Amino acid sequence: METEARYAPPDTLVRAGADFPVPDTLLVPDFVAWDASAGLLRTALADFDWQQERFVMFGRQVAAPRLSVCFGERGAAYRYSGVERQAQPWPDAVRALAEQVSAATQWRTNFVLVNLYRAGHDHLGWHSDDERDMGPAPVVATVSIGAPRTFRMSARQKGSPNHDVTLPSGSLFLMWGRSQRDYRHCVPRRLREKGERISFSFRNTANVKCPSSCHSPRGGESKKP
Ligand SMILES: O=C(O)CCC(=O)C(=O)O
Repeated sequence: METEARYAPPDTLVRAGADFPVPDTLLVPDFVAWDASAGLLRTALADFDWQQERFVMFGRQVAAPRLSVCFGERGAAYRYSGVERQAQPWPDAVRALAEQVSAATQWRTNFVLVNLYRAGHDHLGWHSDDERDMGPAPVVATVSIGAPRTFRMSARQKGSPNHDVTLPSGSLFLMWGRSQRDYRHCVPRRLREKGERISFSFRNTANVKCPSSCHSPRGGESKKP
């Protein structure tokens, strides 16, 4: 995690990026080729074991307004909103995407939270990815496929303006450094949007309960879920 505190993306990636006014963020529009995105969307919709999480809010159980699934290194887990999510083994297609992200960002990921927004009514509320499992200055690399959706960021100070960016299919949105400590983000409802969007938020969780038998060279398994 110490290395994440000093992380900065390589120049090659910065040169491929588009401007966005939030510090320590980078949008790379054409990170995944069109045909690869289309194939991944088909595989994800058909094969992933999508779950609808339930949270307790103001004493009531509520269903998350989206579906999700987690993959990663064996034993990796991630705790947020009071729920611990265990990684399922990387499916081949997601492992390949994780390797592409790691190579381009020069950063190691061991976990991905995948969100399925079935249409524009599905959304994600304001939050920061600042859980203890992520360390003090986490790197989060999100690959989007399918329908374009707005990603909104705002500084934590009251009254700060919103900064909106559209994440197109095949894009990579990278956050590091102060972007979680100083900003919050969300994916707002877009009721006119009828298409599905899937986001792959790659992370590096320190919460890895790894039995002694589990070490493979890259720390994972090649198996479809
Ligand atoms: O779907 C997205 O682009 C955002 C995902 C996100 O913020 C998260 O998983 O914490």
